[in-house]
Amino acid sequence: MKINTNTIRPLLKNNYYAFANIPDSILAESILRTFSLQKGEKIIIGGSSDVADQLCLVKGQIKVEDNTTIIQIDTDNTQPFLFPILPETLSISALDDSVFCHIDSQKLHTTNNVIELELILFAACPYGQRILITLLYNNQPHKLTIIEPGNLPDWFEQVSPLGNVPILRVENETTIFESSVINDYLNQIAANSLLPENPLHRAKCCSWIEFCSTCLGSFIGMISAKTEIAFTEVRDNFLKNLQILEQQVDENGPYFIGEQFTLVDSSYAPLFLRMHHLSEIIDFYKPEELPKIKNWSEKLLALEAVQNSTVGDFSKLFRTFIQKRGQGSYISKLCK
Ligand SMILES: N[C@@H](CCC(=O)N[C@@H](CS)C(=O)NCC(=O)O)C(=O)O
Repeated sequence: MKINTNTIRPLLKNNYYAFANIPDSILAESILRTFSLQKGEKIIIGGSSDVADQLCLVKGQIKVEDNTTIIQIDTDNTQPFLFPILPETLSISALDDSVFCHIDSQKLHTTNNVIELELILFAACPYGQRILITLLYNNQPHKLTIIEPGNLPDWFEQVSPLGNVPILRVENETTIFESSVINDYLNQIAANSLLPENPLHRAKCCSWIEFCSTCLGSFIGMISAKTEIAFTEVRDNFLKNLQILEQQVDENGPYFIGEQFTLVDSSYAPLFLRMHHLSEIIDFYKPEELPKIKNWSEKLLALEAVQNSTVGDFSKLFRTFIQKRGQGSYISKLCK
């Protein structure tokens, strides 16, 4: 039997994920071997191997002391756990025995089914960036191909059915487009889910991801507005949308729904980054009037996955984007 996410998932309840899709080449490295626990949930992990003493939790309080130790995790840490070393066999079970999974890494060694992913985007595109953040946050191996608008490579027409970016090429054979659909797909194949398990909570997240595209639309509208009057009109509309969003952000944060980083966060981070850079050109809003968004945005922009999701000097890239996208616009004249 091949062990991969699909075979393991039915064995594991709720948010429990185990080692999935690990090719030999990365078996010794500490990626993808993650799973998450809900706050306060308990599981038992039993490792069995002479390397098990190196099995430890990077984020968490415990480690396997020897090759037979059964350990109990009782954590309020909702972050994924990362296993640097995979023991030969590993059992994971819930305290009430409702979940059990036994993994034999010999089988994993023979499994080489990492899905080959290639993300194709424009460097300045916020929709592409939200996908890259998801990939980086989840440590999903991928190839990144950056192309330039107005200078598209010959092969692009063959792989992008609508001529748009971002697109995701899967196994160099299938193209998926629409950033929210791509993020949803990536989430389904990832070891660690970035959406709540509860269908209603999940749907609510997807609604606010959709709303992000509305906000991005009016943000681009601000950049393209030809006159100051037109700019002010679009800006007011944009700020109305932010007021609506402000009401939805979790009171305590740090993320949109609270402690868990979700696809809502990877979707809004590119917008917040652009708002930050537009503020350097024009004082277009007062962050203190949107305190929850202010804290949320600061948290997101400080994340490694967000900081690593842009290429080169983003401030310069953003200004060049404004010059090209908003040719002759009110903002483009301000940032000359
Ligand atoms: N709804 C799409 C929007 C994608 C989009 O607007 N892409 C822009 C670049 S940021 C694009 O490809 N425009 C065509 C072009 O510039 O040639 C998504 O979420 O992926």
